[in-house]
Amino acid sequence: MGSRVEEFEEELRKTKYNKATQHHVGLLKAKIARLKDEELHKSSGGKGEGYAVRKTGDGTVIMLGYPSVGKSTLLNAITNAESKVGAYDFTTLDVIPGLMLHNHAKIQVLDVPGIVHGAASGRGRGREVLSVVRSADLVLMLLDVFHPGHLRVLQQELYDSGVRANTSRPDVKISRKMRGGISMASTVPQRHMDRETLETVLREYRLMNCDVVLRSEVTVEEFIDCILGNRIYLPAIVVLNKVDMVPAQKAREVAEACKVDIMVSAQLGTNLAELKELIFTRMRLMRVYLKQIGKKPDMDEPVIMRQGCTVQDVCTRLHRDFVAKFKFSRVWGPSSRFPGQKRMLPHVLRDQDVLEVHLR
Ligand SMILES: Nc1nc2c(ncn2[C@@H]2O[C@H](COP(=O)(O)OP(=O)(O)O)[C@@H](O)[C@H]2O)c(=O)[nH]1
Ligand SMILES: [Mg+2]
Repeated sequence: MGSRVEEFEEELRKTKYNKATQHHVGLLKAKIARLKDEELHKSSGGKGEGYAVRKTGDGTVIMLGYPSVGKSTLLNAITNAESKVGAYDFTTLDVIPGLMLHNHAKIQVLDVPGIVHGAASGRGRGREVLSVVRSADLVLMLLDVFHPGHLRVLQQELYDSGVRANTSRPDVKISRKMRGGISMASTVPQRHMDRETLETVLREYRLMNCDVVLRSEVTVEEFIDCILGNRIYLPAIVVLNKVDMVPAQKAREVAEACKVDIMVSAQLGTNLAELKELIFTRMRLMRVYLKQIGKKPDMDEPVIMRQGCTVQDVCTRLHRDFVAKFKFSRVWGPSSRFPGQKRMLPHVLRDQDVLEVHLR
């Protein structure tokens, strides 16, 4: 990457952060982010080297992890894929997709070449890996008990490629206008930035005339993310593998230090059912069982939806005429106050609800 980035980073390291330097620090961060963003786009377009993995099923999980942590083994254990397992590095040379079935959902799991340090800056094959990450619904970071230090690197690579793991998009609206300078309104106190810093950052991005409305408290980095507008906000889970290879106490220590979500042994099959369930819920998937009037519900083939979905969302999925012809629905299960409660299109459903749609 360009030496200008390194220069700015060096300056940033040397600058003590306080009230007086706040906006200068903001400016440096804005310059670094802009150069990195240009760099990322310059080289990801060109040669069409990015993987094109067709999305199938109800969602896509991408596994990230260094070589030999057990990605192929895990993929084989939780999906129908037959990925070559090697006792040495770099055996997985392409994206290997597998289909995982859980709670009747079909979840695509992708194994990609081991991510190596410097991925986002183009070293190794990280950039292609990260282009796949950006199309995923969930990132699974795989560590093994011997290398807890991998986590920090994986997280940094993700971050540098524009993925924001386990955070939601800040509520910031920036609208350009022709003249009038910068106007700003915030509905919450902004403790990380003052107005001058914000304006400095905006000017660095040539936003001389715009209206800014902040509805959440943001850091300079988060504000820059909003200006660039190309960040991806994804849920991520950290999985600790090979726990069978060390004493339980040691595995627990690593798990604690890395704040892992779950410990598994891909080889022995330990905790894999729990892992599948975790993937299902973190992807915010849920089941809706359909029931025809006067019949028993179909418990074998639920419609797989996302948490927060409404009766209308399910109707839209079922048939293009269903919303127009909708009269009312009846709901049994977690979201109904009593069995067979009458509910209309905006009703929010829950996992394992039973739905009966009445049409005109
Ligand atoms: N003991 C043990 N060995 C494992 C486990 N998972 C993977 N391995 C072994 O670790 C080596 C590398 O695994 P592989 O799946 O090829 O790693 P990848 O490079 O991340 O795809 C192979 O020899 C696997 O058999 C595990 O949970 N326990
Ligand atoms: Mg492999």
